[in-house]
Amino acid sequence: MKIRLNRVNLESTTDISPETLKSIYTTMLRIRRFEEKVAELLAEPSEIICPVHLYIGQEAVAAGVCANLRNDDYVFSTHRSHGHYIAKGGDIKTLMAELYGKATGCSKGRGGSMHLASPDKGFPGSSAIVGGTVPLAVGAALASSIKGKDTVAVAFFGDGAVNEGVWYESLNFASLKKLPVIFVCENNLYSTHMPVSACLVNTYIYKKAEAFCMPGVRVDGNNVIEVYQAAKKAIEQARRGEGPTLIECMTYRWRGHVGPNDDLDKGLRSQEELEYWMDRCPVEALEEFLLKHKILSKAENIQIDKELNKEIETAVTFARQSPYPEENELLNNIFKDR
Ligand SMILES: Cc1ncc(C[n+]2csc(CCOP(=O)(O)OP(=O)(O)O)c2C)c(N)n1
Ligand SMILES: [Mg+2]
Repeated sequence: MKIRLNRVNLESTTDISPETLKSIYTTMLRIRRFEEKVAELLAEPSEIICPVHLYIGQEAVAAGVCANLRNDDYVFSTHRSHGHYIAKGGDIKTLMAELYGKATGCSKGRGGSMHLASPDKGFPGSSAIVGGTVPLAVGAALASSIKGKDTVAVAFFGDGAVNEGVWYESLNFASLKKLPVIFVCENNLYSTHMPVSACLVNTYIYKKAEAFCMPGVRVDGNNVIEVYQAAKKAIEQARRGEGPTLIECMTYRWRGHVGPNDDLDKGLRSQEELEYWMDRCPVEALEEFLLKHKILSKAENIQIDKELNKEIETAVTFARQSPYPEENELLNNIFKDR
């Protein structure tokens, strides 16, 4: 058996209830199993053909943050959006159908992997425009504030979004108006194939919060308890009208920028680096913690996995059997009145 030296240590004492921890674990495993299946299907010639950015390795961020949200809170996401959609309660069947470009997909087969939506679950949409959904989250928070509601909005974005001008405008405006928005940066060390250090003069992204007079924290993004606790604090503050927070989650994507492969052949990241982060698997870390503390039994664990695999197989069958949008519907859902 391989000796793992870099494991994530979840041994900090936690007041998170056993039910919540189990639910977070199930969400993380649902994301992992869903994406493993998608990676498998991407390797087939006539299954999923739209570009897919896999989230494997980053599951603790989506699950840890969204476990603190209500159905009526908003989540805005990016091109790497399956994890956020699933963690916010989005339906797996319509997600899979969307990846197949089918009419039953969550965006009617028009969006593909990078343009998911589940408005009923507080997931208005994801977008491929890097940084593009950050101001949308601020807008949702502004609406919430004007209407006197206590809903919050979360903007998930990558380290690459921090190079967009709109990111700075968004943080400034949100802090100026004390809006209920949480900025969650998933710093996975790369933007396509460019390391963070090649494009940011200061790679401590959370420190940029200080310039906007808002709290900024950096957490181990593979330690779901740390992510959960930082998000809980930020969300509670935002709900109380105390304004936004920037949370930087240090994490890593196991697969390449796009597609199912690992991109090691591109010579931009090393096998050692990938292995270091695979040792720090966020799903295994939580699984071990739950088993060790008898929050989860081995039998329950096997059962959860079995049910998830069944759910995902059902989604694949649903997607395969669903029709494509009709040709004469091509211009529907584009203009307001059609
Ligand atoms: C405005 C804009 N510029 C460039 C691109 C091309 N592009 C797509 S994904 C990506 C990298 C994004 O990196 P990051 O924000 O760190 O997210 P990650 O892929 O690491 O999750 C780029 C540059 C784009 N989609 N939109
Ligand atoms: Mg990145």
